[in-house]
This record gives sequence, structure tokens and C-alpha cells, in this order.
Amino acid sequence: MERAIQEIMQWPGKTIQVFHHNDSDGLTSGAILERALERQGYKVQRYCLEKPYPAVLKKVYEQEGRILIFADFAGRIAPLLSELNKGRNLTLILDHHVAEASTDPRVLNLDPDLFGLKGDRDISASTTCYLFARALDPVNRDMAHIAAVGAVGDGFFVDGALVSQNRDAAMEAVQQGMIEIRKHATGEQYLLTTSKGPINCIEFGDYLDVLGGVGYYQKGPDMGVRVCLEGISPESDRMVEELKAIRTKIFNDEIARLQPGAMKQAPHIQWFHVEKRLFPMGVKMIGAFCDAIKDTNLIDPRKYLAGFQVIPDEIPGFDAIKFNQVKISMRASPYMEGEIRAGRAMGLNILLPEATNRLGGFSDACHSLTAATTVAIGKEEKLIEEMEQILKGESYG
Ligand SMILES: [Mn+2]
Repeated sequence: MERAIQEIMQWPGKTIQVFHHNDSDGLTSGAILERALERQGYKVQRYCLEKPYPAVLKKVYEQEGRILIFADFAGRIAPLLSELNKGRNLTLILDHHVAEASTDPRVLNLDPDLFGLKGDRDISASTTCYLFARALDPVNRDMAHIAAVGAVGDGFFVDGALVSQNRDAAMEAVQQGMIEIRKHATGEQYLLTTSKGPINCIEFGDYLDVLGGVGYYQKGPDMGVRVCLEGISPESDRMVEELKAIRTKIFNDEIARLQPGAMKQAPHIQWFHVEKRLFPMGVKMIGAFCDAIKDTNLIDPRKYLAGFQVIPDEIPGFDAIKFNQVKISMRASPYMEGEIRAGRAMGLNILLPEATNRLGGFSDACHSLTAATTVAIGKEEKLIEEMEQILKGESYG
């Protein structure tokens, strides 16, 4: 990080573009970087992304001579960024997901996964950004609580408590009177000091997730970053309430559409398409909607559940981008979850990326019980068929 900071200092230009994720860890990361870099006299142009889509990266790398920072994503795609960058911009990656080494000396991958730390245990993106901010200037210690909020938001605890670098940040915030730790039977509770009294960091993380996820296309991320830096306000409270009401209304409308017979049925997969009806909520919400129905009687518990959503041709802060893509989110009912865990059904982390690859799609976050990828509009049925083919070729049910 110190070497990266030296390179920033030596780079001509006093503007830095920060690209960060829209969940609570990503928003806190963006907030920490914005303030730390502004304190150094930089002009910060902040962009919140739901994913580092290739189409967006291509646009970003049409530029030259810039300083670009990616936070809470891109650790794994450092080789791709290197290829796009070709030594033309100074790129920093402050992620904590599983990472791959950069192949361009101007792309500095500072993902702690490459330095022996575990991103799903020791260190969040917010704590990574916090340590970077402290390396910039020790005055940035005053953002320890923001790092802790991001770490709690990502939800990586060991025996109910933050550990390693995440814990160090929380303990600093405790010393500064910004976080209070309460021990309980199964671990610890982290309470953030606010103007409205102590708020559980889990609750505060949910608040940020609503702003960043539900409010993605309505300046929610900007409000989220502001809340991280300046605290909750009546204005942010109002925005969160409005966004929650939008979510309830849109979800209820979709549930009404899914009444008996509306779901498409393949032998092992049931699926539906919400087209553009989740807009103006972000594309993360198709997964949230699948979560909302996966253990109801709207679905057949013996099949995988898949939902499609058209990705809007729009990224806040960018000119129009033509994606022509749909996102698919997949989930497992409690019954299917048991089957996957027992090894009697294929995990979604294998099934979906494999089928997506065959259609030239883009795989990002895939876990055994939750997965999402994107494919070109019009390939929805083909994707379901590919998955059925894969399942047929295996010895699973
Ligand atoms: Mn994260």
C-alpha cells in the first residue's frame, strides 16, 4: 500500500476515479476512500457499480493517464484489468475477494487475499480501504467505525465475533467511542454511536443495503456514502422508508403474477422472468425476490428456482451503455438446500457457471446455494436447457 501511495503521489493529475460496490461493505469502502483522498487534496469522482461488467470496464479503460481505484470487487479480474490497462492508467484494487495477481506493473492488486489474509474471515473491503487510508495519513484513524460497519455488513464472523484486521478496526472504533461491543451467549454485538443513540451495526448495514440495492438507480448509493460519513439524517430515514415501500409494492405485484401455473417448468428447474418490472430497483433485487419466495408454496420445493431480469442500459454517472443482457439469479428451496449440502444435487456454483460459459455469458458471484450470472437477452430458455443437459449428464436425480 505504501508503494502504491508513492505511485499515486508521483502520478500527474489530482483527480482520482473510485469505483465501488453497492452493498454495505462497498458503500463504506467508497466513503472511506472518498474522504481520505479528499483530505490529501484530490478531487474524487466516485462511481457505484453493482458489478464490474465488462462493458463498463471497457468504457473506463478508454481513458488514459488516470488514477483508477476499484473497491470491494475486481480482485479476481486483475488479469483482465491488466489487459485493458496496458500500462496506460494507474490502477489500484482494494478488494478482499479471492484474487489473482496482476500482469501489468501499473495495475496494483492490493487485495489482501494475495497477502495471506482471508477475505471471508479476516478482512472486509472496508477494512482494506481503511488500512489504505491510514497508510495515506494517520488522521484517517477516525474512520475506524466505518470500516467496522462494512465488516459486520459482509457478515464474516468467527464464533459470533469479528476477527483479525476487522476486529482491530472495531477495537479502534471502541477506543474512539464510536462503537460499543456487547457480549452475548453466542458472540458479540457491535453498536454504532449515532445521533439517534446506539444502533446495531447489522441494522445499520441493512439500512445501507436498502440505499445501495433498492435505491441503486435513484441516488441511493450517494446517500449511503453520505450516511457513512455524516450519520443518519431525517432525509436519509425518509429515503429508506420510501425505498422499502417501493420494494414491498414491486415484490407484491410480482408475487400476484406468480399465482399457480405462471412459473415455467423444466424437469429440474422452475423459472420466471420479471423483464424490466423491478426497475428502478437495482439488479441485485432479482436475487432478493427469489429469496423472498424460495420457501413459500409458490414454488415446487423439489426443483431449483431461477429468476431472470433485464439489466437496464444505464449505469448512474455514465453515458448510456448498451448491455443487451439479462441477469439470472438462482436459489434453492430448503429441501433442495439439504440435497445440495448432502451432495445429492449439483451445487449452483457448478451448474450455473458451466451453462453460462457454454452460452458466452458472464459469471461473477456463484456459491453452492445462491448464484447469479448474465447472458445475452433471448438466451434465457437456452440457458435453462443447457442446465438441464448438464443435470442429465450427471448421476444426480
Ligand atoms: Mn465485501
